[in-house]
Amino acid sequence: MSGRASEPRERAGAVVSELPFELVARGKVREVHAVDDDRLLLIASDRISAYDHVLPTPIPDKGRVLTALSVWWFEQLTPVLAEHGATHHLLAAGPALTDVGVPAELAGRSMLVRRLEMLPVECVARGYLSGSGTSEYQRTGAIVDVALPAGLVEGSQLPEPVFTPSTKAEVGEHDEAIPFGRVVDVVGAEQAEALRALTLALYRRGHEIAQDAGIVLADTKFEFGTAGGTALVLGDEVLTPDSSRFWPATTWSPGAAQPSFDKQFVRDWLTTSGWDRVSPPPELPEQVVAATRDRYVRAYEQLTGTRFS
Ligand code: Q0Z
Repeated sequence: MSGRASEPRERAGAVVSELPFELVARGKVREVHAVDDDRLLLIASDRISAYDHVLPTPIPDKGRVLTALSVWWFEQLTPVLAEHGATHHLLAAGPALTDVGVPAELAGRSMLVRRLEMLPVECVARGYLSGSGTSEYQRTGAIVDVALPAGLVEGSQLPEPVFTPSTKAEVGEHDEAIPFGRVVDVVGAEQAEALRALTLALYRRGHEIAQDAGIVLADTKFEFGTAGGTALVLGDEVLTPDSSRFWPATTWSPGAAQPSFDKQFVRDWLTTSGWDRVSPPPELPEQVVAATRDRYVRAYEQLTGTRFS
């Protein structure tokens, strides 16, 4: 038996209980609903994932913080997008969304966006070696077709940021890094070059802004689409801790796994809890929840220089 007995199947795991819009996609911690033919609503939940599991304990305000951070980044990145003849998909967020029928309690963690034809590639930029990038590098000296110099270790800054695209994996699978040539096959040479140039330009600007705020933006994943024409439109969420690796600049020290800006308390606690990483994960203690909420709020406040409220 899966799902709770009192809960209809379709609602098990739902981000929202009642919304007048059709669900079109559901991720581990977010949902997409269709407002009309041209517009979608992206709703972030307070759920958190760790070690490929969604934890049973929500982090209060996580959805609102990540939504506010994404909205802020879309604004910061608009000049970079314009330099490349591109735009972003954000139409509105926050209290304004009650005008289109979004319940007030959801407005703070929702973005109204232009519905795009999404390109079927994940546009990953890496400025530091980490995670799957490190394993690939140790095996081959490269990340797929991007050669890297000898002597790098987990957490090393790369000589230059690199574009390491990946495919969108099936549910439950990890994204798979692909050579640039596969991007060319899928979207054409011109669009592929544009994706690489724009991804790297956005990463560089994001890294610069984060660095000034004492945060290392190690890597990130962007998703792009088009709407009618050929111009690229930046979609999805941008430069949040769920789509990026954020490390505190104060503790950055290549040679071992870097502590995560947001999830380190959760990972540390799960590691010492006796959980086997296979069974359903345990509830988090309240001090781990509070410390993690604080990290999300600090990331927002440190980056934007404004209070979260
Ligand atoms: C993004 C995703 C999420 C699960 C659809 N502007 C857009 N136009 C068309 N499609 C999308 C967007 Cl953002 C779109 N996703 C990714 C997001 C939950 C999957 F919140 N799916």
